[in-house]
Amino acid sequence: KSLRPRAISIKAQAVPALTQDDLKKLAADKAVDYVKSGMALGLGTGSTAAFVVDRIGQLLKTGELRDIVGIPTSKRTEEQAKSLNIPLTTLDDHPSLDLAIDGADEVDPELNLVKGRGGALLREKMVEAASKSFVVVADESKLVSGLGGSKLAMPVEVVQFCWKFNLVRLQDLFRELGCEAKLREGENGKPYITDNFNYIIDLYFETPIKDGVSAGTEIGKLEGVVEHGLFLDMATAVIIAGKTGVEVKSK
Ligand code: ABF
Repeated sequence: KSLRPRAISIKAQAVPALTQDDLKKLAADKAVDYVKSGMALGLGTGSTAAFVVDRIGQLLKTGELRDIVGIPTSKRTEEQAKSLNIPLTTLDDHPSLDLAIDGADEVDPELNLVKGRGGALLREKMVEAASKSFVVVADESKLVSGLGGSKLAMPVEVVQFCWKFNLVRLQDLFRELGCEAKLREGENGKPYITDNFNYIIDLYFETPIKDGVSAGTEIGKLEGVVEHGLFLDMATAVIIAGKTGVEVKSK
């Protein structure tokens, strides 16, 4: 009787699908390719930016990067950078930076951004505006057709004094976009306090913002508003990691 080969069934090893964290790390590693020894860097805030800071710390440790100095965009990024022995400075001592790398909450087709859901928008905007280049890292879930389109928070940092007065004025400003304004809560139901001892009013839009520039200008006119989460015409490039790979969008 001829030997009949045993039927061999080889179960195709399914390649595990990339998780959102895998995508964030892919974008972060791509962004750190832009970092050169001797640079002064803006260090972003959020889970994607945390991968960037980790990678920079790793390259400093192996000596592949040298003479780097960083400016953190939040107290939590400052802690992370310190734990990685990344030398730190401030805008007072280093008013111009070579490159800032940070996450974003929304990226529109013109590379305008909504940022600040991590609560760090004021220091992020100061650091990123002081940087010659600003590279954004994000997974594909952040892409929107219009700002506010994710129907998630568009943050505005306000002074604590008469915050409700400003909540109402912000809501009225965007009434026709079906805007709902909410005071951001922190632990045990108390208001969230930013690193700069301010409050955050989160704006939620039914209809996306059409003209970000005029929206930003109108918000900025309100006395007691410290900063808003519209980062317009600031990004030099946006690195988007998606299931099909990493794409670099630049203007
Ligand atoms: C930070 O990155 C914030 O402005 C923004 O909210 C956050 C995005 O966080 P993640 O990368 O965790 O999605 O810059």
